[in-house]
Amino acid sequence: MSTMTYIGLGSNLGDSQQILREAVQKLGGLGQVKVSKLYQSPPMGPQDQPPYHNAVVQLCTDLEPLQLLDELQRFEYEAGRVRLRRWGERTLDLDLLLYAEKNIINERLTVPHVGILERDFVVIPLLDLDPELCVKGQSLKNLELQQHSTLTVLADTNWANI
Ligand code: A4P
Ligand code: MG
Repeated sequence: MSTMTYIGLGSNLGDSQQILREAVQKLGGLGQVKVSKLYQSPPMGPQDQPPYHNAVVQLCTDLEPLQLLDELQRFEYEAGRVRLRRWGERTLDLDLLLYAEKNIINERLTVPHVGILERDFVVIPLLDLDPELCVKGQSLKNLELQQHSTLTVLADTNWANI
């Protein structure tokens, strides 16, 4: 039985659009995927880093949460990710945002992902994929941050050519 999951994608080093496109292709190897629009977003955290490319992928997969995290971390590693500083620049960041309606807390994984409701670069692409989505009992479309979003649309949902 496959599970509906959502993965947050971010990149602000290298050829970000190409890196995210390759990430979507790899995610497609784990199950059926659908992509949000592609956005540019000013950096959250240290301000002396480039803006981010952000998107969200909806993935239906048979993998268990920790197996999925292993795959996401492998894809980050393959994209040449080095961990420099917290909230700092990276070639590829893949966050497991939601795993069906499950709540998971262990030393490797917190789901729903922390800060999910406060980050416009997560909420707005999630709404592209499901305008009715609820997280922690909260309907995303009613969140205030939508009204003062800092995102720019870089491409419609065809950017990943899947
Ligand atoms: N981990 C726990 N839960 C999860 C989860 N749900 N998904 C653990 C993925 N990983 C999860 O992650 C550190 C550890 O979190 C992992 O080993 C995993 O076991 P990391 O990606 O190495 O650390 P990090 O990214 O430096 O820290 P953190 O707190 O995860 O940062 P975020 O939240 O990923 O933020 N600005 C814009 N505009 N757009 C962005 O995408 N991203 C970040 C990173 C900063 N600023 C940004 C953006
Ligand atoms: Mg992360």
